[in-house]
Amino acid sequence: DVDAQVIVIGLGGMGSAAAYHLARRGVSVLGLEQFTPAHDRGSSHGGSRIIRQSYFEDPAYVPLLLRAYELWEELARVSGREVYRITGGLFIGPPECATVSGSLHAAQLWGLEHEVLDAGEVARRFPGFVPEAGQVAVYEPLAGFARPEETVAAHIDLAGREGADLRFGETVRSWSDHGQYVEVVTDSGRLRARELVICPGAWAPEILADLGVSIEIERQVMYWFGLDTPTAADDPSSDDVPAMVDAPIYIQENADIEQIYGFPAIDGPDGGVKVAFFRRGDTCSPETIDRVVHDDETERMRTRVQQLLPGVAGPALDAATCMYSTTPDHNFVIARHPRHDRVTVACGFSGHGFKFVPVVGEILADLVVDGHTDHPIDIFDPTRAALAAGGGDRVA
Ligand code: PYC
Repeated sequence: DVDAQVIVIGLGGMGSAAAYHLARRGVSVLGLEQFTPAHDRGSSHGGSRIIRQSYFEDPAYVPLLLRAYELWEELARVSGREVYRITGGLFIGPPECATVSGSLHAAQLWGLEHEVLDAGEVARRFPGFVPEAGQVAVYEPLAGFARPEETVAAHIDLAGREGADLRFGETVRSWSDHGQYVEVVTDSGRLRARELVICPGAWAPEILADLGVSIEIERQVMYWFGLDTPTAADDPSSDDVPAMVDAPIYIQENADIEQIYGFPAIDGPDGGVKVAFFRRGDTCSPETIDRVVHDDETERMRTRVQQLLPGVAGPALDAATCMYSTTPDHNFVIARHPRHDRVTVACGFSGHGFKFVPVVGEILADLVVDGHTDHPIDIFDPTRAALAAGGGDRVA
């Protein structure tokens, strides 16, 4: 006898989407999450994540992004929540850098709407942005951002409405494959199901130790800075909207191949703007991560962002840490578990996964219900050579 057809371990971005996509197909789902709904202990918090289609990492991701965009629209409509917003996006740097040349390549290959702008045109069209002379930008009008907490909450609500039993504050201690069923031991007891979906985020090295993929957990910091721009509160007679309120998202690479990324003031001028480094975080684990953000880190970020956005000169408003789960080639892992027929895994999102959340939910439901998916997921195979060799070419 089983407790549900499918147990989903982890109800962060990917697991909550899987629970919803399974439940809407009529599958009985039991979801387990060690923290609260839409918590801030893992990798799906911080108010915003970039969405974009001209994918510099690898154009092989574009068909998944096209489907993800359809599902973002559907999720917003069905949930009634602002789970994403289109703002346009600038991918800025020296013309030959991966951020620029890779975005242009993907946009051209897939016929995605885009423009190439020089530094002067960027500054003219997007007040606040002052790229170095010689830098260029690919502008993608359909880029924007997703709201991670709203997204997780939307999938949790909708999965519940479809009959999923989602349990919070229940920690998984172990799971095992018994041939005809799987068993999960939690701090509250033993549960059985026909199938298991594991979406462990930064807990992958512990819970998926026998997957044979080396996943490094990285500490990342998100920073919020105030705008050095008069607001309506400073001058009630002014109708001016500060530049960074109606601005695009951006990723900017410098000559040292260091990427930063950021967002407009998505909650109005008083909320400031969020910026962060992309990758290069310290290795950690969920137990050892330093969740304190130190003043020298904040000042380094401020100096770096002001090279592009000199107006981001207000006070440091907030900062928070989160974790990347990084594979050796920076491609995800999404597959039926190579050693356990009844287990499906999604992990190793390497800091660029959130924009795929709805389509990953759909893929996981395909793999569980149909045993395969029509989505192109060969690059996410956990037995791929790049992972077995413990290295391989990184996507970016
Ligand atoms: O996923 O687009 C992304 C991204 C850019 C920088 C960090 N994540």
